Amino acid sequence: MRSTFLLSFLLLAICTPLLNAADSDPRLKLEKINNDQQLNVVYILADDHRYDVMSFLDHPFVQTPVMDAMAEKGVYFKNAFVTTSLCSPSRASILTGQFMHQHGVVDNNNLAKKGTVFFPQYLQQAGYETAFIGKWHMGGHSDAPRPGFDYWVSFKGQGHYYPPENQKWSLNVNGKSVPQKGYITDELTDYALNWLKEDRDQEKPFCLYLSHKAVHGMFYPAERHAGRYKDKKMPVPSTMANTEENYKGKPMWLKNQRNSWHGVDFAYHQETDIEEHYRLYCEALLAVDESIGRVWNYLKEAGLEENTLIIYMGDNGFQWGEHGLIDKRTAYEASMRVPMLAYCPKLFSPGTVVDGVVANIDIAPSVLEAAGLETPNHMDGQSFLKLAAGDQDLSSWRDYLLYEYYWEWNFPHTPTTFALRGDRYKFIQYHGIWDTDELYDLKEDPEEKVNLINMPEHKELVRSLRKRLHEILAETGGDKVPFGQKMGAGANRRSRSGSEPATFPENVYQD
Ligand SMILES: [Ca+2]
Repeated sequence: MRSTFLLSFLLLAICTPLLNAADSDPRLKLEKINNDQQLNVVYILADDHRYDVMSFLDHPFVQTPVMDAMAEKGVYFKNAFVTTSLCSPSRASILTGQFMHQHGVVDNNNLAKKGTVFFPQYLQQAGYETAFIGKWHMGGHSDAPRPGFDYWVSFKGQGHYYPPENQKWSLNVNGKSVPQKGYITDELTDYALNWLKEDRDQEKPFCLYLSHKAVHGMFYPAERHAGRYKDKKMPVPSTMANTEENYKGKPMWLKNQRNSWHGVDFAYHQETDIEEHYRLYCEALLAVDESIGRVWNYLKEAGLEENTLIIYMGDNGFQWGEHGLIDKRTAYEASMRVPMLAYCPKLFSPGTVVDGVVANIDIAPSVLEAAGLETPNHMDGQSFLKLAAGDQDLSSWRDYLLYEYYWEWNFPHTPTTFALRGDRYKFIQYHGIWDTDELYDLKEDPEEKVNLINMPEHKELVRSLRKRLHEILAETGGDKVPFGQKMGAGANRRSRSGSEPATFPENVYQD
């Protein structure tokens, strides 16, 4: 007990001067682009919530009335993506406005590069009061307060849905260890509401960053939602079956992953009932929807609704059977697409649908614009506020978004992946494996069934996209692949009763 106290004290002593030094850093002072605009910001992040599990998108059973209301009264970004479909890299991209290769959080273990600035640091400098409440999951196993936040509630790593039995103090509240009392989604929301109502400086504009643990696996719904979907059937994607048609023209690694930790034949190396997991995932999402509702209701009651920008999104997608896979990391749609909604009566018309390709790297620039601040040059994203307000034409928006994922030794079945995602085409290039690249026409083939990479009529498109991909990587310093020390064999097992290994793609054979 005493050593825990001493450690907390020392950590606080070490961290406090660092935070103060960062706060007075002249780099944190941004030019004002709008002297009158200092909107409050509520940014709510879910974990692993895929793009289509919302009832307004005609999901077969899940009910998300608050998300539906956000889309109805605010903005639905129908083409929202992450630049890396993995928890920590994506979270770092949200907080920095940078690609993974810029901020350096290249997996779920690496820390951000020294000197990395999180957008709330700029907000503090501009007079905002800021709070981080929830899952941080970047860097080691520390839950200590990070720069940029006046108020802090977090936990180590993935945290726990329910209070852990073997750990008395599992939350870090402003540097102090406290017990988790209830279901995590509700408890984080309680902390958020307390901060909004009582703990913050009511005179200052504010930024609340509410970062949920849900709906990350293993999935545990709130007790009031448990069993609600027990009789429901998971929508099975047409690409899930192990058929010749589904693997025609596909990379070898894809078929091989089918029988792996992240494949439907050997999911998480267990006898896993994917459909049961899916039902729990949907049930766990219900508390997230309620959480947004509680915060939104408070803003209404407090008369803050008009002057607050609310953004909801997921940190990465999730494959539920697409191409025989589960989980994330790949550049396929179910993995890299995320739900994204925004509400701000002052900025947006009700029922706005944004077609442009927006991403996690655009959050920081957008929030800064809401605070009347310019986007710093080192950010890779751009503010989508004008796009969503109807004041910017798509012709001046990005045509292709860069996607990147670096191979991890602990999950060796997904290769290093680079991709460009445009409004119609997606080009995927793999690095370090003997395999085929991919090209999809998403307008004709939204499920990514037909790989066009070797079609003669697309030769010129492939050439130009490959060139473009390397230009973007070179311009932003992403043309080198980092790698960390291998600490073990990783999840490299296959089930003997699972699917057979793939053969080489047809186009590499010579008669
Ligand atoms: Ca995640």
